[in-house]
Parts: sequence; structure tokens; C-alpha cells
Amino acid sequence: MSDIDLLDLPLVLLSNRGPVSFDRDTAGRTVTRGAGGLVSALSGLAEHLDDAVWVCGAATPEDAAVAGENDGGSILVQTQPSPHVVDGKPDGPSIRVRLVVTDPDAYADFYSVWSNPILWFIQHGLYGRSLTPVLTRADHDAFENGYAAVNRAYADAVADEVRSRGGKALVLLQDYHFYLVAEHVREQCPDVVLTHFVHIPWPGPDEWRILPGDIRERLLRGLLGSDVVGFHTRRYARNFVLCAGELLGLPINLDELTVQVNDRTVRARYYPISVDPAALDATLASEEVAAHVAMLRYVFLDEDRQLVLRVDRTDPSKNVVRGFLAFGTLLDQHPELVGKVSFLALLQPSRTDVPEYADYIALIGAVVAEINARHTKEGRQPIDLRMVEDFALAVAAYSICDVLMVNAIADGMNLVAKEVAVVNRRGGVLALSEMAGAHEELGEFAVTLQPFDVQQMADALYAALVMPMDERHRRLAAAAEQVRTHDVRRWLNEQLADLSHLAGFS
Ligand code: ADQ
Repeated sequence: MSDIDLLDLPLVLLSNRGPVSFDRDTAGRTVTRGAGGLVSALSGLAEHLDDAVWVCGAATPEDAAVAGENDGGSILVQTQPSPHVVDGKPDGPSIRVRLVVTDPDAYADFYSVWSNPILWFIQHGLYGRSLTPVLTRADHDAFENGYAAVNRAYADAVADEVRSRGGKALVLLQDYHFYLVAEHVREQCPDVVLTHFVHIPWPGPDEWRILPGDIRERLLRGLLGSDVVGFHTRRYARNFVLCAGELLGLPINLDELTVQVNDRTVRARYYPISVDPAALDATLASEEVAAHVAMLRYVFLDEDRQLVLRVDRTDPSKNVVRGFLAFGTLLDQHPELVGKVSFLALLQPSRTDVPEYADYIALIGAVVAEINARHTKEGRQPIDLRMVEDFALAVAAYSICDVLMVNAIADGMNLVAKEVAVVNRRGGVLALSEMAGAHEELGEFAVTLQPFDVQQMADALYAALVMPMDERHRRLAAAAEQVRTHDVRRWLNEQLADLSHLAGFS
């Protein structure tokens, strides 16, 4: 039994990307399931319940067409054996989905101006501050007509679903796109039990002072419409409570991590997100991964060679450029490693419409070219940079790497580190940024990276590469045990248990 059974409440989920997406090919309409641990964990929950609905954005023109055909109401999608819309009673697991269509200009301001980059940059500390950001009237307008308007539309859809379930429901909101939703939903449906999980770091009050005063206050007040605001780590939860105290002047309790909002007590909690180990084990056992493993071994691991790996989106927060600079420094200072150690980078191009991201990709290419020119030996280049999104290839590389590099400037959790802990079979060492949420759980089994210090990172990579084999295996086994016993199901169940307690059911 899951903890949701204890609640005995209908469930309304909200996230920007939903569990299914519609498209068209030559044969007509297609339905695809969303990928990733979060979608599969929440899908498992929604499939398990009779009265659940998942509110999400219409991401494609075909999504919008489906929403229009149903007058903006929800549809029932049977998820297995293959996803399809059902009219009557499904004969397999199903999810009720409500696709929200918003004005394209408002959505562009919501998504491409405020969610990414402004909120993302604030929360990952990516602004240089001397020259960026330059917030203008256009940004104020984009907040009002974009972020706030779109949040209002999603909140109305959520409230509509709550009302149609009798006005009392458990509402689970996800991420930085929707900071204003909780307050709007509570205004319309005061009996909801509401939690908002923030997947990215929450910095302290001074970072938030970069934003206009009225906007940061609205964002905080919006989130405080929740009963629980969830984060990956205690540090982020504490920062949130500090913000409520310093920026809004509300009474707070830093030991209990609570904020008093009139007669309501809002709780900040931390629930470290994780992976689905069984799904990863199954992927690792697939023929596709086996074929990749054979090829990667042939290319990178003949004789006594070693492999450093990174797998990331090309996001400036992931600190790819300094990672390569550190690897270049390692080869400069340990010439005996040249020709013996390769660096494979599988980078998924991300948000290329944002100028900072496009510039960042160009810079990555230039830095790699320079290091490869400096250290090519016997025709072998030290860095193999592949701009691909290929999860089977990533899992294959996870399983055989000697070192995984995660050197993010800031990272809510970082699931790549947890995936490697589960599937690596070679005593792979995690080289893990102290600024990634995962460091709280896995830091003691990793070598720690300080993401701004290229020399420190080069030294840490060296320590990882020369670490004795028994020590490598001991650390990896301990990291794997930590992840397997703290999987994504536990992440969800702990939230539900807390809510069930709050709602007075346990
Ligand atoms: P992300 O910033 O996307 O997630 P992360 O947690 O590392 O970061 O998850 C990335 C996922 O995409 C992993 O499952 C990884 O395997 C996959 N991936 C990355 N590059 C890939 C590639 N080139 N090819 C194939 N697959 C690739 C945000 C936050 C994180 C937080 C998660 C979940 O920024 O801090 O851990 O949400 O809350």
C-alpha cells in the first residue's frame, strides 16, 4: 500500500511537462510517454489511483488540438501496452490528463523570459552581477503578462479539477515554473492539502534581492500558499525559511523549518529525489546497451587505459567549460596520463534559443578543440565530445567509466551521479561537486570537486584515477547501497506520509 491510500483524497498533479505528449506522423496522431524518473514516479502514483488528474502544459500543436477537441477538459490515456486515449473504461493502467493551452506570447514570456533564464539563473547563481541581469520595463511586463498570467491559467485549471472532486484534494505542484499557483489555488479551494516541490536550488535572501522587490515578494507569497514546500536538501529548505523571514518579515522557526502565515503554519521540508534502480538495471541488461558497451570498451579501454565521463545538458550551471579546463590542467601536470586517459562527454543540447546557452555551446567547442590540439598523442585525441541525447549510450558509458565528473556550479540534486552509482561495474569513482544536492548523500563516497577551482578539480581527478582498486569498489558499493535504499519511490512516499500526517490521517 502506498501512503496515498492513507490520505483517502483525490489527487491533482501539476507540472509543466506532462506524462504524455501528442504529435502527428504520416499515419496520423501519435501518443508518446514522457521520459525520466520524475514522470515515471508520478505516473506510477497517478495510475494507481482511481481519482487522479495530471494538469500540464500543451507542449505541441497536437496537444493543443487534443485539448481543443475536449473543450479544455481532461482526457483518459491508457498507458499500457502502448499509450492511447480511451473513451470508456480502460482495460489497463491509465492516467487522466488535462492539457492547458495558453496564449503563445504569454507562454513565451512565462517560459523563455522568466522561468528560463531569469529564475533559473537566480537560483543557480549564474548572473555575473556587474553587468547582468539588466531588468527593464519589458521584464516587468513579461512577468505580469507572462509568468503571472500563465500561472493564473494553470491555477484555474487545478482549482477547477479540485472543485469537480468536491473541493478537497491533495495537490502536488512541481518546480520553478509555478511559484504563484499554490496561493491562487488556496484562494479558490481553501480545503486543499497542497505541496510544492522545487527541483532546483533555493539560494539565500541576497540572491533574491537581484529581483524587483514586488516580484520576489509575490513569488514567495505564492509558494507560501502551500502547506509544505519541498526541496532536495536541508540547506535549500533553510534558505527558503530565511527568505520568508528576511524578505517578507514573517515569523519563522529555523529549527523546525516553519513559516507562520496568518493562522497557517507552512513547513519547508527536504526530500532528496532519486532514481528507479529496477528500471536502470533493466536498461543496463538490454541488448542496445550491451552493444554500446562493447563499442565503448573497444574505443576507450583497450590495454590499461582509463575513462573519465560526463553526461549533462549543455547548461552553464553544469560547469562544462571549467570541467574541461581541469582535465587539460591534469594532462599538463601529469604528461604520463596523455594517451592513457580519455574524457568522453555526452552533452545534450539544451535551451539553444537562450543566447547565453548558444554562446556556452560555442565556448565548449572552442575549449575542447584547444585541449585536443595540445594533447593529441599518436593520433588519439584526449577528449571525445558528442552532442547527443542517447540514454542507452549514457547508461553504457555509466557502467564502464573509471571516473564520473559532476562539477556543477549549483545543481538541485543531480541524478547522473545516482545513476552511475547504480549501474557502474568498474569501481567507478564519483567526482562530485560540493554544490550538487547529491553531495549531501554521496559526498562521503566521492572525491569532492570545488567547481570554481580548476587546480583543485585537476588534483581531485588525479586522486580518483590513481585510487587503489579495492578502495574504489568499496566506495562505489556504499554509494550504490545508499541510492538503492533511497530510491524515487521513497522520495514520493516520504512526501505523502508527511501530507497524510498534516491532513490528520495518521
Ligand atoms: P537536470 O538539470 O536535467 O534536472 P539531472 O538531475 O542530472 O539534471 O538529470 C538529467 C537526466 O537527463 C539524467 O537522467 C541523465 O541521465 C539524462 N541525460 C543528461 N544528459 C543526457 C544525454 N546527453 N543523453 C541522454 N540522457 C541524458 C533537474 C535539476 C536537477 C535534479 C532533477 C530532478 O537541475 O538538479 O536532480 O531536475 O529533480
